[in-house]
Amino acid sequence: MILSTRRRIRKKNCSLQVRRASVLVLTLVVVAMLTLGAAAFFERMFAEHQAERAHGQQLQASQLAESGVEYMKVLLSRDPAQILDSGGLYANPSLFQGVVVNDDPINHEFIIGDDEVHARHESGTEVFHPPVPGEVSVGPGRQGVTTYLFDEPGSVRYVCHLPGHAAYGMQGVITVE
Ligand SMILES: [Cu+2]
Repeated sequence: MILSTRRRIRKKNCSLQVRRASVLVLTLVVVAMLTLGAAAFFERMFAEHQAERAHGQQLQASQLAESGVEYMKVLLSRDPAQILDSGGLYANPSLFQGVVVNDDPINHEFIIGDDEVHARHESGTEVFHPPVPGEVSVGPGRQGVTTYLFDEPGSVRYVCHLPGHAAYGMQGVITVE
């Protein structure tokens, strides 16, 4: 009787150990799977981030090229006399080319032009500016280039028309003498 009880206890201990071991193995498998899952997720996020960055750069490059083409269209549509009057096509100091550097973590834009241009943008709903001379959107940590031709002496306003930005002080005046 005593012998059989001992055997039973030994058997019980043995099955408890087996159960503990299988729980441990199961835990290890779950941990390994979670780690692999997390690694795959981060790898995918990283690849997506890089693709997004490359796409942004490509977009910026194509907009820059289109902006240049648009600008030349505007310039070449003028009378030859007007072009000469405004300084000609080569080495023209009255031609303004601005590189807008945005070292802020948010979007900004640089719009230069007359009152009509600013009125249109103040009430406008354009989130992103197409390649138009004098209008450029610049994403966080990015650079944008825009060109503008100063026709005559005077002052020209430049403004960031994103909500609240102008009121915060993102505007100024360029004086051409
Ligand atoms: Cu702004």
